[in-house]
Amino acid sequence: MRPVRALISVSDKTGIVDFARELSNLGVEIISTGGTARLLKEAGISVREISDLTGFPEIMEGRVKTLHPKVHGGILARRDKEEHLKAMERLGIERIDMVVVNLYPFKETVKKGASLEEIIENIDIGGPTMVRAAAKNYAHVAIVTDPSDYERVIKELKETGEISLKTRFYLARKAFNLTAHYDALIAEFLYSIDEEGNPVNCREMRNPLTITFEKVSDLRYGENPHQRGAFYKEVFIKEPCVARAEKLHGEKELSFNNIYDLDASFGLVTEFDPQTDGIACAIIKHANPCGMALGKTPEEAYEKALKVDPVSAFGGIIAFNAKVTPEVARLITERFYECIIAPDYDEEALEILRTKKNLRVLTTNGLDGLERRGVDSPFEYRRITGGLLVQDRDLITVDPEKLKVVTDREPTEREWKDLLFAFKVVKWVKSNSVVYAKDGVAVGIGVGQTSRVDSARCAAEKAKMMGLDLQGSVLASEAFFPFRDSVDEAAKVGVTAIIQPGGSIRDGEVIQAANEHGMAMVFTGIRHFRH
Ligand code: 93A
Repeated sequence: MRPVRALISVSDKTGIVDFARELSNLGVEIISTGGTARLLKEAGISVREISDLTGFPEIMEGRVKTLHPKVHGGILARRDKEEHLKAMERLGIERIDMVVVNLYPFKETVKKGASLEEIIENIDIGGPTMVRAAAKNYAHVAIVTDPSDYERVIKELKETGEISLKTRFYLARKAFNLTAHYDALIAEFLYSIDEEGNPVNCREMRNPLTITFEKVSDLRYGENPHQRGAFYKEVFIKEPCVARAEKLHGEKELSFNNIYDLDASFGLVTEFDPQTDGIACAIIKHANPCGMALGKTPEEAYEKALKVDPVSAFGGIIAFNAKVTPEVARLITERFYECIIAPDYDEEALEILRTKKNLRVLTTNGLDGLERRGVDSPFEYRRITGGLLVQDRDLITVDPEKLKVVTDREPTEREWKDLLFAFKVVKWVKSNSVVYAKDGVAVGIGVGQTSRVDSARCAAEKAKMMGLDLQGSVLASEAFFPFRDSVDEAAKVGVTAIIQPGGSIRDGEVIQAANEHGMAMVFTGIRHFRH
């Protein structure tokens, strides 16, 4: 196809002047809309106004400028159909062989926090209509939507005088991809607000038909070197999280596994409010905590977390729910870690961390907005072969009023504190999971065993190996105990109180075991499976 006439209408005007000039020099007539026409004329390019082609003015502040049969007839006409060609001739429709369009910046307008009115105004109607028409008729028309394709098109035109079918198909596919993404974003945004433009809570949000992500980057590889990997993020997410975090230091790119582990680590520490619960430090390996503690300072929390399992901590990921101090930064540089993530860093702490070339330092720029969790990002996705599982994120927290003490003995004040701490931690450990806790430290973390009692045993074994004393500790289990065996195991190592969801048919037996051992046991009614 050798283009005679091109219609150019772009919001993103990157590279458009040079592209139009080249087209014009190759003898292609340029038709253009308001702002685009003005820019091209100023650059000395010969341009015909759209109103000249349609014989109709641009009206309603540009809302209707290209929505006209002379435009759409010129784009959609089949050049191989007698009837189509006759209609063009009869009605004075001129052929349009190339459409160069990119759309009103809807996403950017939402992101800059514009008013609902301005956002609605930035829903492009005429643009996508032309894009879809030209893409449908790719057999005869070229649709250019991406400035990065200008060079390719000009090169081909110069070399062959034509735009090949292969290129037109490539462009058409891209064009439909663009309009699909564009409309999905509009729908998703409208699902996130009410009729007055106020954000809706995820609990009231009805599932939109499509969910959109945008690519952040390709990754070196996926979970393993033979798998490809890429990082996509939710478009309208606002909460502090890994997808929005900023890298302050570290030359090496973040890997697929780094990003996954960073997410698990930051999720865990933000279970704790630094003001009321204390400063939390988590050390993560393969998405599971191998160290987790609360402290009055980051250094206290870090040192306690490290003691849980200094062997596993090697090459791990560290997260804090508070500003990183020079003191803790110094301790961290004594060992090898892959990444650190926190809401903020002291300047001097950053200087210290920067001495470690390969340590990636990330900031989420605050914890503000965590109360909006679930409003901005209601879903969690799990890929399965051939499909996707979608669920609400596990954001539920224990309501202290609803906790039920089921044993003869009530937990002491100290036990209560550790029980609630442990139940928050166990939520972030892969099932079957148990966590032993003592004085705000997860002294034993039982990870991902296929039976609960194995988790209880493994964690106790490991604590012993690390020289930690479980005497007087508490135990949390992310799901109910099917048998009394785990309770008996816990008693052996000196556990005095247990927290768990309850709900097993053998609850009676389990409670009896706790009573026999003089333990206190609390039911939460909430299960936290994590696969
Ligand atoms: O307001 S619209 O939905 N109505 C139209 O008829 C129309 N035609 C082109 N938006 C329309 N456009 C869009 O205008 C294009 O998609 C492009 O993004 C923008 C270019 O406007 P200007 O040339 O005035 O800068």
